[in-house]
Amino acid sequence: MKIVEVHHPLIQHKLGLMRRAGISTKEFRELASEVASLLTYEATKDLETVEQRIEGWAGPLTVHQIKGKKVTIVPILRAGLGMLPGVLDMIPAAKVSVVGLQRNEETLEPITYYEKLTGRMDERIALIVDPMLATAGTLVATVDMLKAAGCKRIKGLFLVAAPEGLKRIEAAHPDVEIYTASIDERLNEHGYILPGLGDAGDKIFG
Ligand code: U5P
Repeated sequence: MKIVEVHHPLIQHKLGLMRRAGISTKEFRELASEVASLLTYEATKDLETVEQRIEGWAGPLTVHQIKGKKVTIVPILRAGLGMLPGVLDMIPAAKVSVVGLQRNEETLEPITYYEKLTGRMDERIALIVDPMLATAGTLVATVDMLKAAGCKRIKGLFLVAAPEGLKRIEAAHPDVEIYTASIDERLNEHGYILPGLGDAGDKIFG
């Protein structure tokens, strides 16, 4: 399974800022979006391009354009919305497929309460965005949903991932690619990542 922990200095610096206790909602939200942009850059390295002849300022030339139906971004409500602007900054023409899943805080299993996918999912690369990959219950359920809609190429972008969650997604969906700014130490008994970022939804929305 492809798991990429992106060690770029800008990502590491911004994630370090996000880990400080007492960070403001404004600052956390801005940084979540900025790190999402940088993860998008990394996760889209293998998009196929086709050559196109165009008229340039000094005459005809060949340029490269991304081919096909391209990308749908899949933010997971609600925390994933915090990363959406940063991903859209990089891919402004992307379609957005919104899914809502909530973790039952006792069983830690996800409940799906919203699903609005864009058309032709079978022709698109899906970029799932959620700040935290913890137990991976949410991610496994989201990938199940996307595959049921015909999606064949799926990548997940996470600010922080836990080793326990990576193991679970690898067992359930080894074809999914994971991009994260950090693989942290472990989960605590409440399913929070340590050292992590705390409750990402609360940090982004207040
Ligand atoms: N979550 C956090 N902080 C954590 C762990 C989980 O905010 O330290 C939230 C995220 O919002 C994410 C969901 O959407 O829980 C993922 O949980 P899981 O299904 O991977 O356990």
